[in-house]
Parts: sequence; structure tokens; C-alpha cells
Amino acid sequence: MNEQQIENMRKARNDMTRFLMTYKFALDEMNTKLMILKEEFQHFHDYNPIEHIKSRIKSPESIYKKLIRKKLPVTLDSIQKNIHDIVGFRIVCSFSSDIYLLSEMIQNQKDITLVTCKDYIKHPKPNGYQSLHLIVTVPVYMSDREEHVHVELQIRTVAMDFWASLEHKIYYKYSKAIPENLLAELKETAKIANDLDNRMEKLHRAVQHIKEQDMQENEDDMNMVNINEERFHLPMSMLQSFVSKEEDE
Ligand code: 0O2
Repeated sequence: MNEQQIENMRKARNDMTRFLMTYKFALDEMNTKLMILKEEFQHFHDYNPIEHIKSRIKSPESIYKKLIRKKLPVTLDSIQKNIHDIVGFRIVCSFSSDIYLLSEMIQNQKDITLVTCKDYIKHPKPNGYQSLHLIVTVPVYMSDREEHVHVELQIRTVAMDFWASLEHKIYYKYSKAIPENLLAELKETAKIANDLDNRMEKLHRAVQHIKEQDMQENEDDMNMVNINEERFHLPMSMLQSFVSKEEDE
């Protein structure tokens, strides 16, 4: 390579780095949003709807392979326009109902725009795959510009995640076509995972109902508040003042 070619390659590498930085900021932004939702939900509903979250930036190699597979131009413009899963989140929820609750909470945020929603829970894929896929944009504010960056969110339950991870592993190990009987078996296990989710959801509802009844009976904690892992006393007169103001309005 001559000097000029080396210089051009260096510039291309720097452009790619700057380009991917924007996605890293979008990942940070979405992470903060999810942490806030998780903490707020935990506080008011007394349980954690998010079991765990994994996030990743798609590697340049995977981006390149996807462009080639889809016969798209290999340019930064083309990547920005066509590859919407450079930032990917996998959010694993405790119960099926949490998936839709979380999806709604995310979509209700004013600075988030929904681009596509694929509901593989209501309409599982032929192989049995279940998950809710959202593509959204989040704004990223930089020193000289604002960009709306695509983020993919895959939201699913523990059972759906377990199934998808194993199915993925099975496919990776097999270089040949998978025999029909194994495909049928995989589909059957997806049904079992779905049945488990439905039964856990029923149990969860029953327990929530009992908790709500208990809360109505126990008013001892009325003048205490927990914030930032600290327990504060709330003067009763202060609470009464809030209540009378609200009643006046
Ligand atoms: P990776 O490495 O996981 O990111 P598109 O992204 O729009 O070109 P598609 O198929 O229309 O492709 O998107 P879709 O249906 O939203 O699926 C995207 C991602 O969902 C996949 O990413 C997988 O992670 C996951 N997924 C979809 N179908 C299945 C499935 O049958 N089994 C499993 N285990 N995962 C699935 P990528 O692009 O394949 O790769």
C-alpha cells in the first residue's frame, strides 16, 4: 500500500469509529431509561419485572456480513439506513404481562419513536420462536448535532429466552438441515415453554391479589418512605396537608 492508500484507510477507520460511537451513546441512553423504569416499577409494584438485560453493539464484521447477505451497498449511509439492530437489547422479564407493560412504558416516552413492532408472542414463528421485537429510535445529542439512532429491543420471558438460546445453539452445531422429527420436537418444547409462562402468570396474579389485600389491612408503614436505599419518616401533618390540597382541587 502506498502512503495515500494508508492515509485513506486510516480516514475510513476513523469515520467508522466515529459512526459506531453514536450507537454506543444510544446504547447508554437506552440503558439509563431501562434502569429508571426498572427501579421505579420495583418501588411501586414491589417486584422486579426485569430479570436481566443484555446489550451489545453489532460487530463491524456482522454488519458487513448482513450488508453482503442483503445485497446492500457497503457505505456508512447504507448501514445507517438499512441496519437497525446495531444496538441490540435483550430484556428478559419475569412474566408475559410484564413484556407488554414494559413495551408500553418504553413507547410512552416522548423522545422515543417506534419504527416497527414484531409480535412473535401473539404470532410465534413457524419453528416456535416467541419474543416481542421493537425497533425504536432514541435521540443522541452531540456537540454539533442531534441524531435519532435505531435500537432493537427483544423482550421475552425467562422460558422464551431459555428456548431461544438452546434453539440457537442447536442450529450453530448443525451444519446440515435439521431432521423433521427434531424440528417437531423443538416446536413441542416451545409449546411447553408457553404453557409454563401461562401457569406462572396465573400464579403471579393470584399472589398479587393476596398482596393487595394485605396492603389494605396494614397501614402501619403509612408515614415511612424508602428512597435511595434510605428510609425516611414522613410527618403525618405533611401527608394530611397534601390530601386536603388534593381534595380542595
Ligand atoms: P443476531 O446475531 O442475533 O443479531 P432483520 O434484522 O430485519 O434483517 P429479521 O429476521 O426480519 O431480520 O428480524 P427479526 O425477525 O426481528 O429477528 C431478528 C433477531 O431475532 C435475530 O437476529 C435473532 O437474534 C432473533 N431471532 C429471530 N428469529 C429467531 C429464531 O427463530 N430463533 C432464535 N433463537 N432467534 C431468533 P439475527 O439477525 O439473526 O442475529
